[in-house]
Amino acid sequence: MIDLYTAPTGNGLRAAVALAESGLPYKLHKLDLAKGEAKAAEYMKLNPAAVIPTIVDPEGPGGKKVLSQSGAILLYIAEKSGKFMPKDAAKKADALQWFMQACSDIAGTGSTLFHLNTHTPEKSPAIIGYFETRLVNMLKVADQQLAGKDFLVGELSIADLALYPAIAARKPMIEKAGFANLLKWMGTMAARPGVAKGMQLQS
Ligand SMILES: N[C@@H](CCC(=O)N[C@@H](CS)C(=O)NCC(=O)O)C(=O)O
Repeated sequence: MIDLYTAPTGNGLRAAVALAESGLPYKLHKLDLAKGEAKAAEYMKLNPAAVIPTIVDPEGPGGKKVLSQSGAILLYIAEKSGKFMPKDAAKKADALQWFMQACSDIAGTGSTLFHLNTHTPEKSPAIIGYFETRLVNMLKVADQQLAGKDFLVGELSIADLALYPAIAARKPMIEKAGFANLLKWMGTMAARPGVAKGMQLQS
């Protein structure tokens, strides 16, 4: 049974959604970031960076495995479950490309924007505008990639599981930009029982 320590942020939801979709048995431990629970000494023994998510797999390779970084957790879950990684080498390379874009560029830009809009006292329209344009441009290429496809590389992969939680809260921005393929894909993802179960962390 894998223990998942997480919270309802894009990165935290990514691990929860992937575990729920995988069918692997897991136990959820929801941390309250506002109360500083990620900075508690006991949790920092698992994750010295004091961030979520973290998994602890008592039956990992070579014994107990403690792992952080939502992207690394997704790759671990994909390997352990034998799911979400295309068998075809070209599709696998593409899935890794979209997976990296979601975990690095999109998650990083999205969380920077969230911070600028909600926590930063001085609001700079130029800085906020820069990150908004950057995010919209990344969403545009994802929208183009999804034309005529149900999933980013044609089958459910780590790319979709990495992207969906990062942009689920960005529906107004996506609607305003008119990214119809992305909106359709978001509906497909939201309707999956595993995705819905993982996203329940928000409630
Ligand atoms: N790149 C890391 C980012 C981890 C991260 O920054 N997590 C944030 C929430 S999204 C966190 O735990 N912040 C600590 C806090 O707010 O106390 C990942 O994908 O796991």
